Parts: sequence; C-alpha cells; structure tokens
Amino acid sequence: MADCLAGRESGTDELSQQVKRAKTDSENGREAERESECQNILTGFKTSSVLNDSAREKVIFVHGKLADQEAVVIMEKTPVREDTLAELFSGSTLNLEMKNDIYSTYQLQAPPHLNKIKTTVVCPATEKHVKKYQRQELFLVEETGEDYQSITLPYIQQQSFSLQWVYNILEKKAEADRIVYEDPDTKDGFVLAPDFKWDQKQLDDLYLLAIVNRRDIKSLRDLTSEHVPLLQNVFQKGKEAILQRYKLPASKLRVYLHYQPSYYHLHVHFTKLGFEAPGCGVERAHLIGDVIQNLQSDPQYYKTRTLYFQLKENDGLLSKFKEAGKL
Ligand code: GTA
Repeated sequence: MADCLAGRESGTDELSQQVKRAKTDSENGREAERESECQNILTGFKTSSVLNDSAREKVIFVHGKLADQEAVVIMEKTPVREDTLAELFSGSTLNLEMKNDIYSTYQLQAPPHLNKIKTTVVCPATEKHVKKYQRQELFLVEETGEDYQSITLPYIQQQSFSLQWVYNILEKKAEADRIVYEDPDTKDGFVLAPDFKWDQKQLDDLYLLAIVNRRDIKSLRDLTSEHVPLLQNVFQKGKEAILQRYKLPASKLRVYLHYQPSYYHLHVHFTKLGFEAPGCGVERAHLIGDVIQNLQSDPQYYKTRTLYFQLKENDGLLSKFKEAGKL
C-alpha cells in the first residue's frame, strides 16, 4: 500500500525526513501489509451489548453474535494523516454547522477510502474475551513471590487465553507476510511483527511485538539471569530492525513487558514514545532495560519481588486474591 507510513509529526525536520524515507521504503514494496477486500462477515452481526467505548479515543467494543457464535467487535476511527490532507481538502463535501464571527464548524464528508474504521473481530469469543473488553472498576493487587506460586500460577495454568495465534506467528501459519524481523535462534531468537492494534498507516502509533521462539517462559515471573542474553538480544535487534525499517531511533521507542500479560508466552512491546498505548502505564508496563538491570543485580529478582498490577472487578484472578484474603 503506497500511502502507508506517512508521519504526522512534522515538528522536527529530521523526523519528518525519517518518516518520508520510511514512506519511500513502503512505496518500494518493503512494507509487508497487504490490503484485500473480503466479504462483509459483519452484515449478520447481532449486537448484544456495548462492552466499552470512548469518545476521546473514538473506539467502541461490542459484544454480539456472528452466525450463532459469540463475538467481540472492536471499531476504532483511524487518525487523519498528513499525506492525505490535500485529497481531504479537495475531494470532500463540506456542510456548515454554525458560523460566528471568525469561527465556523462543519461536517466534512471525506471520500470513502479516507474514511475508514479499523475493525477487529474476535470470533468465537470466550467469556474471558467478553470480560477482558468490558468496562469495569479496577483494583490494584500486590503479588508476592509466594502469592504468585499459590494463587496466580494455578489460576493461569487453568484459565489463560489460548496461545494458538502466537504459535501461528512463530510457525508462519499466520501473519507471515507481516514479519519485520526474525532471529531463528531457538534459545535467544524471536519474531518481530506489527501488533494487531497498529494499522501501520502512520508512525505516531507504531506498535510492534517481539515474540520469543522459546515456549517455556510465561511472563516476567519466570525470568532469571539465565534469560538476560535473550532479553538483550530482543532489545538490541528489535531496535535495529525498527531503525532500519521505520527509521525510528531507539530514543523514540518505549520497549516493555506487561505484567500481568493477557497471553502467557513471553513477548515484548515496542511502541512509539509519546503514544499512549493501552497498558503502557506504571501499573502494567516494565521497561525492558530495567528488567535486564534488575536481573543482572539479582538473578532471582522477579521470583522474589512483590509485583503490583491492576485487575478488573470481573477478573477471576481478582476473586482468587479475595478468597485468599489478600484484598
Ligand atoms: N499481531 O493475533 C494477533 C494478536 N492478538 C490476538 C493479540 N495481539 C496480537 N498481535 C498480532 N496478532 O498488544 C497483541 C495485542 C497485545 C499483545 C499481547 O498481543 O494487541 P499482552 O499479553 O500483554 O496483553 O499483549 P494485553 O496488552 O492485555 O492485550 P490487549 O489485547 O492489547 O488488551 C489490552 C487492552 O487494550 C484491552 O483490554 C482493551 O481494553 C484495550 N484496547 C484499547 N484499544 C484497543 C484496540 N483497538 N484493540 C484491542 N484492544 C484495545
């Protein structure tokens, strides 16, 4: 797609040059994303409830049924891109809403190809998916190393989301044409691919995921100093790959792990600094640089430390902490 990856951050000449170069890369065909039309499977979608929405983020999470199967549909308006401005100005219709002195507001009707909604479908969705996207009150949990062993680990062994999509990426059964970088080493290697929350149309919300090849590390809690070479490899080569592909230097990246993650196969989030990605707050994101240093100073750091994270009121893990008298 030739018009992808045009940046909107025109504040610095250097960065806009980097964005332009990234766009040129894209035009040369290096961008993996392919857009294809498909049958509209959502014509028969029957809405049951709105799980969550945000006028500011322009996103809605809907629970419903798709051909008698439970489904969650996420619809998100995409950002206005600098490289489409000329076409937006010249090719749209404009309806005046109000005019007052030098001020006026309009409804601009953009051409269809500039007026898209990024849509994610989870089908069949489990009850856990429905709960995950439901707006709920949040609670901060303090989890000691012992709590992890006695409460969290037994729960996640029984109740985790399927990792099939992760294995599909590692085995090239899905998203193979989206892979940005791969290190095939079985011990320290990983696959770097765009996160499915990123539509790859602009760098402002850049979001990639490094998924490690090893299948024996569930989360931060499993990490010891033995894994420092793995983390360093992901950090270093991930940054290099992003610099090469998107011309974004390490100083523009936020690289972190989630605790708790939703998917218990070790993966590292690479997002653009300044982009408020869901889950980048202090109660969930652990910078990979800090994780490496903590393990270097104490090999058992993540086995023994109390870790803090938020859980939704309807989360089964929260119930387990309550039952254990920890909340
Ligand atoms: N490339 O198939 C996939 C895929 N899946 C199933 C998940 N991811 C995938 N990436 C590819 N292909 O960043 C990505 C997710 C996430 C990462 C897993 O894998 O997008 P995690 O294990 O730490 O789990 O990371 P996390 O962060 O909880 O997952 P997720 O789905 O991002 O949920 C976080 C919250 O983001 C949700 O509760 C939701 O409320 C919120 N959210 C806000 N906007 C969106 C949106 N547009 N789409 C999805 N979730 C959104």
